[in-house]
Amino acid sequence: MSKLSEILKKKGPIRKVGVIGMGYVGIPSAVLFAEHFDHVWGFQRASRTSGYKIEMLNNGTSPLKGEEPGLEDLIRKVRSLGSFESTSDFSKIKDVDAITLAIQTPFKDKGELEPDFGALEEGIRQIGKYLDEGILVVLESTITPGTTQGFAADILKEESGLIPGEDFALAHAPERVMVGRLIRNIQEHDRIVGGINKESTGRAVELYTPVLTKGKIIAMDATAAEVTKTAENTFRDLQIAAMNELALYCEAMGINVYDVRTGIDSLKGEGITRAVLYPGAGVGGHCLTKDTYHLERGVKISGSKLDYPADSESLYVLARKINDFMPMHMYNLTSEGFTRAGMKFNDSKIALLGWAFLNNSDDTRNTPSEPYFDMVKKAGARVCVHDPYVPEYGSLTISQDMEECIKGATAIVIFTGHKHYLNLKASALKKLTGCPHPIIIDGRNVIDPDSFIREGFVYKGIGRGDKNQHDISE
Ligand code: SAJ
Repeated sequence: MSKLSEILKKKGPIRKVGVIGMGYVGIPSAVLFAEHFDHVWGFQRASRTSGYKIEMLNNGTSPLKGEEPGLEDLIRKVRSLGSFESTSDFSKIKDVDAITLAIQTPFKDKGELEPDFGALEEGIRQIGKYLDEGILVVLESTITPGTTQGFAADILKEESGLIPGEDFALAHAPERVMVGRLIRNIQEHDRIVGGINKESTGRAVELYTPVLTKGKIIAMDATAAEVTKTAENTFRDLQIAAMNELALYCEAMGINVYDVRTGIDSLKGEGITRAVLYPGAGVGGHCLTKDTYHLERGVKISGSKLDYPADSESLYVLARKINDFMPMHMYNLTSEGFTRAGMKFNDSKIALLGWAFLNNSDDTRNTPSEPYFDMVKKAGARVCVHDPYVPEYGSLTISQDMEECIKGATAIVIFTGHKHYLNLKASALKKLTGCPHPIIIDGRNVIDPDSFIREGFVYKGIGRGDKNQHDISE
């Protein structure tokens, strides 16, 4: 029996758990653990910006914004059971049997593939300082493949003097939560669990099994778990890029990409899969815009020789470039629209509808609307941004009054598929613009081209090669 197996056997089953970082990943996982284990500490730095969460959690309330079904009831339940407490006293880490950490690692510079590991390193050092024999350490953040068994293991060893995989267990169990369904996602999604050795994997399986309802455990090694998480988002980005490229081809060939999409999607049957997603004005968010670069960096730092077609760039990075090109394509469609309408950017007002990166959401992280906004401003246009879910964005004023935004506009540009934009009326909008031939650019396929063309609009839509060269109705 290995040294770690001996230690774990002597320590007995997991009873006390620690979770570092009371954020949208840490809070639901802490209170779900608290339903199944004797005691859970929710560790949170008593910092000026987020220390307030400690008191809120200990008073049975959730510090997270937005609706999270079941979360607040669960916080109250485990508080009344006495099985959960939030604290800034990190020294309690030495009393736990397992500690999890979910701190994100954004990229400073995609070009150099350099993520910002600062916050993650600080969290890992905190654990290392109080680490004791037999404790299980689990990283839940999305991280570059190789981080758990490399970067994290080295820091923990340096801080504690203990040997990873011999004196303590170390694993990666990536989170797959979406805001608005945090509790359900943790309980129902299958859980990837990967240890740096089989004893570590086994101990991590013991930690996560009790919180799963529909979800199953999928066990593997730590690096495979890191690749799984980064690749599952890389593949989604790739599938979107495949549809964006097809949309550009359809525009060039004068056909409707949505007819083609319906056609491709009709091919069904056992063993036949076609993940046809949707073309659009671009890909934003916190996941798809960075996880490809984590995967690329992982294979780069692995040190092993990669056998790949000579002088060919990564398919995955090319997909990122295609998706990041879509705001430029929206600018090019706008420019073509201006030319057809005999107008110029620099004496025009543009109504930009949608700043959030996701339909019916207030999340603006890496929004594709921003590069487009910068391009049309540079071309001299005045821009009014409307988004019913986003009250502000830094120094940018975001209007909540769509009519006001569209009044006097030469061009109306739809970037987000918010439900507010699904029933735009061509005649009403034409009147608001006061233009004989206003331009409308549809980045999310939310309007009916013919109703706007009939009203005299100059229409351009992503993938709508069948409509983009239409005759202008007088
Ligand atoms: N998008 C398209 N076409 C599509 C789908 C999305 O252009 O067919 C664009 C969206 O407009 C948005 C961006 O891509 O700008 C990202 O959209 P998303 O639906 O992927 O939403 P995210 O970024 O919140 O991705 C999350 C991820 N979840 C986690 O990391 C736990 C991702 O793994 C999920 O697959 C995704 O949600 C989901 O399926 O909802």
